[in-house]
Amino acid sequence: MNTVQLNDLANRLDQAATSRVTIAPLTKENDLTEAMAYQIQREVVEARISRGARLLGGKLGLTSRAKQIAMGVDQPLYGLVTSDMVIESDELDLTDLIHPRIEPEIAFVLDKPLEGPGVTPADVLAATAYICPALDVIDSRFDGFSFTHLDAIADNASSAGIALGVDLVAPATDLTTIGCLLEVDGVVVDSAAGAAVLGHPAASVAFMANALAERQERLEAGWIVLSGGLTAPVPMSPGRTVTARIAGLGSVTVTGVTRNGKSA
Ligand code: 0L1
Ligand code: MG
Repeated sequence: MNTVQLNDLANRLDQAATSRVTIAPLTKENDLTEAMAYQIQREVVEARISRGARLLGGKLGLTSRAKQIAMGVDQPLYGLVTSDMVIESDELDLTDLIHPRIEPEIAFVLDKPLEGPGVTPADVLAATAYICPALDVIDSRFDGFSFTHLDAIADNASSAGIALGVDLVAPATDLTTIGCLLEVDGVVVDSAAGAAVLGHPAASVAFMANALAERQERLEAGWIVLSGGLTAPVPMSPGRTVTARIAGLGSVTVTGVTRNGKSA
């Protein structure tokens, strides 16, 4: 597949996002390799950057065994986070989203670059200034939230929004046993330990650093990296309030609203 064809597929994904009209998975009619899917992802992100967004970091997806088994894969994937995805208040505007879901994660804020190959979880912890609780809003641009691993890579790991907790904590505690509660409207609906993410959330960040090395790229100092869903995502809708509460890290909460400010 040539550059023009990859660009066309990226445009289709970008238009699906901006028009809120889903499309069929790209792999239905196109033979994609992983390298092609990441190239499409890069062009989708470049489209956001051309509209004024800044590249802020990365995120990991398909990090739990349960999600990998459901997708028939044994690898996670990564996406890129841009400034237009950051939810600045405790309100998540759903107006421009299609069928959003939300999941609790641990975010890493790096103060040193991480360049693979060979990056280990210990390297990640040494390069991390802070960790904080995060909510990852995902919104597939594919019909019915249904796709293959390669489609999800091209669709920038279904990225749509991120909310970060305000308490920034040095990564001193054991992140494998750290507990996470997912609350919907004040009720705990799911829970997990940090090990739910590839055995250790820092292993997830290491995966991205090593995968980027295949493109001669790296995680940069100052980047925020969301390490992957600790629990399954829950659907997000107007009026619904979702909180990620992580032991020792505090919490982050968002409530779904529509642009006129009304919650339903
Ligand atoms: O953040 C995520 O885990 C999303 C990964 C991409 C696939 C999906 O939307 O579940
Ligand atoms: Mg996620």
